[in-house]
Amino acid sequence: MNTPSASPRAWAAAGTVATLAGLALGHLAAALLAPRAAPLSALSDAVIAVVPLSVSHWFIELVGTADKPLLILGIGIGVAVVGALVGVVWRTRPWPGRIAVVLLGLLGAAAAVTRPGLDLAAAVPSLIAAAAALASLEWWSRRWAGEDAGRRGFLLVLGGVGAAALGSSWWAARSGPAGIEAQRDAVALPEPDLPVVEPGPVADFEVRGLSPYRVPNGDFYRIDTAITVPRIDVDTWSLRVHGMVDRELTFSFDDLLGRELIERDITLACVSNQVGGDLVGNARWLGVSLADLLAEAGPDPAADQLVSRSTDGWTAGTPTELVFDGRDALIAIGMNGAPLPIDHGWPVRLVIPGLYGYVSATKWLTELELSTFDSYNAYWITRGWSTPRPIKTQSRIDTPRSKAGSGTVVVAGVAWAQHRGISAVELRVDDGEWRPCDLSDVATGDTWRQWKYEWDASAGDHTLTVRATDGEGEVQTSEVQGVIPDGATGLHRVEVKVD
Ligand SMILES: Nc1nc2c(c(=O)[nH]1)N[C@H]1C(S)=C(S)[C@@H](COP(=O)(O)O)O[C@H]1N2
Ligand SMILES: [Mo]
Repeated sequence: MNTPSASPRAWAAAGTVATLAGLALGHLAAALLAPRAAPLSALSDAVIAVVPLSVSHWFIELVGTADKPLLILGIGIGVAVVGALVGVVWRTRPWPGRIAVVLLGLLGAAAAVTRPGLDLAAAVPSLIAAAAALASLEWWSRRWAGEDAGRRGFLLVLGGVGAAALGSSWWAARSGPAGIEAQRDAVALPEPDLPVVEPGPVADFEVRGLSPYRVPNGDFYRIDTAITVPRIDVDTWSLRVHGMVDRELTFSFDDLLGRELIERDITLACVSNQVGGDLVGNARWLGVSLADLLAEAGPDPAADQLVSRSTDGWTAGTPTELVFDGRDALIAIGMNGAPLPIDHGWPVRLVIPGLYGYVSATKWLTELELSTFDSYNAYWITRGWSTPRPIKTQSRIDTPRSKAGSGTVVVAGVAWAQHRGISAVELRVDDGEWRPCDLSDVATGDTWRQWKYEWDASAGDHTLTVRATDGEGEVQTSEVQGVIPDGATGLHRVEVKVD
């Protein structure tokens, strides 16, 4: 055993640098091999897969969509702290230190190989990470044997190099196998065979602060469980239809491009959207008919659940009946005139009007399996969310949100009750009467609808409340319910200071 010449603090630093450098190398390896197998990505994915809904929900309430960066950061810090402890232990007793590093590597490897869509090779980045951490600690213990401490400068340089390597490899892992962007850019979407029905002359009031009728791809809300977004090679991608069918079918991307293409405006909404929240958006989707494609496989009438599966193993279960009831359920390849953005499911996703995203809108789609609700629970159902129920009627005040000048103020927002549509929106100022609002033009009940009201605002503090009526004449409930298990209810209210 070496005489411990360097201080525990120097060893702690060496341990931290060794683990971070290991992580950096692991991420570099993953960038070349499989980005989702990067140690931090795989560990974060595994944590997301195992934490109970109550915990993840509490965390998301607390930090919103910063949840994933914070999770990754937290795990990274955790690994660095373990590295520091390993360094301190190693100073006097190398063996427990070595074993701890190996265990850490195995943990990362286990997390990676158990991720759906990854195989045994996914262990490699974590094993490389552990090997690199071991090698650098061995190197330090040799270097420090019998020598004086005080290599702080050297440590700092190495720390810097480690951090830079980690940063760049993380970036590389995110941008993944080269060429995916180029493949996407090279896709020329054909003209639709069944073009969208335009909503009419006033689809968009174009009021400042009001959400546009169609949300641009770059502004569209994004919700998924993917720590590292799947990056799919469209040349090898295929869509498999199987399960309770007469014949299994497989489609390539070109097969889809060659089918009858339908263009539709459809509003997506997330079940975890709070009253007044922004996890909802409307886009123009281009795709093929899900019902027609499934029909070719000859589904068993007893198959009441359509399970759609993403390349990363995420699943949604949709009532088969709704897919075949005549609504515009799409296997989508285009969003607002462009191929699907990578974050929104490139190359192919589902868009089914009238259902929340978690039971219908599978991104990075690779499989459609005819099944039953009795025999299979999809991803979020096993985590406490309800089996499919209709989207709840909701309305939101977009503007004003806090302040206004006295005089005429245009109050405006959006309302949605997909597939049933919106027939009326009313605004209440303070405790006054419900006043009818102007509605924008819509072509179908599958999209949200803008509303506006010209309010003669007097100076002082006011409360604005909005409510909508759906296409079936049902008034939005004022009863307050949280998002779990089937979507929030209650009325959106905004406090406005008028001066
Ligand atoms: N593969 C995959 N698809 C998914 C999800 C996911 O986690 N993984 N999340 C779903 C949820 S909960 C919603 S609300 C929508 C959001 O779609 P968007 O990110 O394009 O807005 O995608 C759905 N499709
Ligand atoms: Mo969602």
